[in-house]
Amino acid sequence: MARANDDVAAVLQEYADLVAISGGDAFRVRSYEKAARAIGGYPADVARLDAKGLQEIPNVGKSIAEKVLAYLGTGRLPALDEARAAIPAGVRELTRIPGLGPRKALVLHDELGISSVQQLRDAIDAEKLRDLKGFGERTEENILHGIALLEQSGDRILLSTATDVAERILAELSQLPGCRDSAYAGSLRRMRDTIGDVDVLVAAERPARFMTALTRLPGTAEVIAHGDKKTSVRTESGLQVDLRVLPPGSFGAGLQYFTGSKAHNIRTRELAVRNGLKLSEYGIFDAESGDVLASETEEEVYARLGLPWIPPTLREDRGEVAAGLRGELPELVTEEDVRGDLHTHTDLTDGLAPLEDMVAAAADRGYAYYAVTDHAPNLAMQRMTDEKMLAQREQVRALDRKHHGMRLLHGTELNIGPDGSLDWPDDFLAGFDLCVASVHSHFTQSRTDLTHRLVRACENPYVNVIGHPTTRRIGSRPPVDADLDAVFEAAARTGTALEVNAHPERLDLCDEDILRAREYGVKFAIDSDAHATTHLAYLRYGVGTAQRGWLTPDDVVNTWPLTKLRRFLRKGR
Ligand code: DGT
Ligand code: CA
Ligand code: CA
Ligand code: ZN
Repeated sequence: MARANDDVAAVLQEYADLVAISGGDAFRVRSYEKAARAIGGYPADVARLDAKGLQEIPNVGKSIAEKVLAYLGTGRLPALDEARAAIPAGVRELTRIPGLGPRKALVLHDELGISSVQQLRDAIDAEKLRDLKGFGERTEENILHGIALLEQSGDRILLSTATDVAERILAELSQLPGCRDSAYAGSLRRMRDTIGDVDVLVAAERPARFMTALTRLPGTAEVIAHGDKKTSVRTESGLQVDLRVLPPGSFGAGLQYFTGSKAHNIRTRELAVRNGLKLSEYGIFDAESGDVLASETEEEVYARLGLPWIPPTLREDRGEVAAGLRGELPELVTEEDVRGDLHTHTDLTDGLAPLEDMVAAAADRGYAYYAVTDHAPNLAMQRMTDEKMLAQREQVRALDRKHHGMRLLHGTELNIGPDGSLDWPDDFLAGFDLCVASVHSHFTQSRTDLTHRLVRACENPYVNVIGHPTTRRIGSRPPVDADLDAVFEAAARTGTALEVNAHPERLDLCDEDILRAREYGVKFAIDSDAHATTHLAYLRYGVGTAQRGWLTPDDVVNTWPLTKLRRFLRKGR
């Protein structure tokens, strides 16, 4: 279903995890992790490469290339099967808990015989963990937090994964004869950060052909239900897809209904009832006569309710119906509004592509400006130095305006230290066109310390953007515990933008945080945080998240013309 690159990357990453769990060679673990990331971000399809082509991918040597080739040919990686068999399933289950690494999971298994999340919870309740070496009350707290997060996310999958699946299915179904219209609905159309199942709609007179086609698509692993109104399948990746075929005359009403959210639908139905109408998935009707008043397009359905068309990203019952009635819906920021990306990496640090390639890919997206922001020295494994940074600046200056006149900004992604200090002194920071600053370590500090840290970073006159402000990783790392209201206040006061990081595992700030930050007058930067040319396109997920936070172009500094952006970056210094 997914790109072969993602599939191979996942297999190599799992292998690396299993080697790590079993206490294997750290060098081996790192080399498989690096290869997994490189393949995941490689622009060419690995399924089409031979051994030589594979070895041209950074961090892929002869031995890994051979394993990848064998895997692509047979669908099996024997080393992975062996590793899976050698590690108790319970230990693997424990490592799914965000924040619980393989090393600790193995200690829990060996010392206390714990091999399930439930047993772990019981052991914590009985205060058994705190006596283990390397554990303490704070660890117990963090693990409980991780378990809660795991249960919350349940079987939901990332927005990006679901989008890929849905777009592929729509491409197939929309080609079939008799397809008058097609779309995806549900949480995917609303661009929630995680997706429970994918809802696909087709407008056609005769459903059978579409239902059968879905059950026979290459990525379909299991047919859950095969009917005339609805067919549900499970894909190889475990994702459920519901297909509904609607009569073309009621496609708009169906799309409105199945887009949801449920809470939004309840609100619109109430409004219908108050106006002597009845709203269903088939249309909007006169309650008394039963005559259908509108059903073909969403616009017509909303218009009958006295509403403008409401963008799907707003349909969460967060005041959008009332705002629509008042004629005060926001003019949401769109991907076309974004003039440049302000947080990106190259292979000078942990990016995969050289500067030239990243810049060319950015220019292909039609950007007016683009910032290169590689990691700063305190992220020690990136081995950054003053000399390397200054040499990169020369290269950036030389490439400026070389692609369709696109302007390049030379920046960096600083590390906000445990006390809020940064990697370089002010006089060195002054040489950058902009600085992003992010938390990359000490995630479990106290609330007071974390708040102080983020506020202090905002107060630094050279920090323009706080990168991925809560550091969450969806399904694997909880957001840091900080007083976000204090951070929002500081960001607004100091003219520091907060990032809407568009990486699909981050989407940080999230929609609800954005809504709150907006109340303080905070400005935002929607950034890809790209580590490969293919990642620049993640921006769409950041834009969706920003829309869910009701942001307009005025709120988002990288929709502004460069002169206005530069004024903002000066931060009054
Ligand atoms: P998900 O799949 O958990 O990420 O979230 P959704 O919003 O896609 O939910 P899903 O797939 O259960 O249903 C798709 C849409 O269909 C939902 O957003 C609204 C509509 N819908 C489903 N069940 C109901 C219901 O019982 N009442 C109303 N008013 N709408 C419903
Ligand atoms: Ca759904
Ligand atoms: Ca569904
Ligand atoms: Zn970054």
